[in-house]
Amino acid sequence: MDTSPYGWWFPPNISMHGAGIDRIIDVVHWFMAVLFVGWGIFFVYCLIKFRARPGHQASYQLPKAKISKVAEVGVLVFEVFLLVGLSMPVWSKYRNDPPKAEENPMEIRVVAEQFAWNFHYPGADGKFGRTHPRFMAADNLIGLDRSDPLAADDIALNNKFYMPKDRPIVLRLTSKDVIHSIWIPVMRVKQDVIPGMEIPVWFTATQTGHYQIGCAQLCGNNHFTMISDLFVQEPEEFRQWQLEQKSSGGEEEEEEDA
Ligand SMILES: [Cu+2]
Repeated sequence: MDTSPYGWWFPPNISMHGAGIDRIIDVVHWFMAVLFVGWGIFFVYCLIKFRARPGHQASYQLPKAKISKVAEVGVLVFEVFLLVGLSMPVWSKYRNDPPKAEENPMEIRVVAEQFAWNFHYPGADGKFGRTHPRFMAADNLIGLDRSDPLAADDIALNNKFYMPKDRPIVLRLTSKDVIHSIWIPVMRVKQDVIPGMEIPVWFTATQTGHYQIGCAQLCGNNHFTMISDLFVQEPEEFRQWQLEQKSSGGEEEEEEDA
């Protein structure tokens, strides 16, 4: 039986950049827990200390307590640290520079639709065949132009994504219809997918396994079914898989003999 990598806590992080994001989430949650418990104790203290009782009158003057100023400035300083010291460095490190050519990134186009993820691999020549919406059909979900020689070895997958570990992956995201959002929890990746735009997102896997890709943007009635399998493989295994792929984009897909 397949043991699920998902439990009650975070899914495992199998991306190169994910540890920084997880650290920020941890820090924010601990900070919120301290604030929540601290305020709770303060409220209970006030309820008892300032309860209505004979011989005591409410005061409508602001107390000249220094502690509240210190607390407010403390929270402000911490929030600036959170933003400038933690979030911005992690985010800019991850998002400013796409993988360099010498890192040998692999580019894959992602075409989202209600309610599926289509993946377009360039095939052995490393070049994408031309696509256009007018070629879209039930057997050509990415709208590949089959008269284009570059399209002959292209691979198109529906709701299945195969990738090697230890190699930067660049997804080029677009959508046929409405706004979707590609969500790969184990990669700590979530990016809106907008029709009419091509948005890149990149990540590198550090572990193999079978995981899930979901849609994080409510995109219609069957949004919840917009789930794709993610297979992270050893580089050698992935090469083997690539070789076994018959071009599914360039030509009519043939039925395998049973
Ligand atoms: Cu969606």
